[in-house]
Amino acid sequence: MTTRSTIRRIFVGIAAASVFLATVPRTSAQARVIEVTADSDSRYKIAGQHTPEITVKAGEQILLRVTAHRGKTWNRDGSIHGFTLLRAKDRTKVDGWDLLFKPGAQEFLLTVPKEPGAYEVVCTVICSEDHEGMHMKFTVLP
Ligand SMILES: [Cu+2]
Repeated sequence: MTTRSTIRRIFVGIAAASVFLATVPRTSAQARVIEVTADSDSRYKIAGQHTPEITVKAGEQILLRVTAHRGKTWNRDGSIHGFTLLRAKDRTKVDGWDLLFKPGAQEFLLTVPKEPGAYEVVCTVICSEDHEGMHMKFTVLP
């Protein structure tokens, strides 16, 4: 094998690897799945929990699997509920965690903030007169 053909093979190999990486689905197998219903009564619901609450580990990847049902009102763009993560201490938004839901099932691959502590999820769509009550605790463990 000549040097030139070796180099060419390496190049083709790298190109093939890049294509492979680009087409790997973003739903990582390691991501923990968290299922939430954003319901028509302007409440988040999690199966098996009386008061819904999410507890995760700092920096971990989660797959948020949402089923959303329309309340009484919704946004012009068709979003029926929101899901925005705020730091509890100062109510500032966490980057990348400002989600809007459409009716039905949808998934979001998200990375938990690196800073452990208390957070809160709030709905950002005026989904009914009970919209203000649409929030839940979100705890990030070290
Ligand atoms: Cu809502």
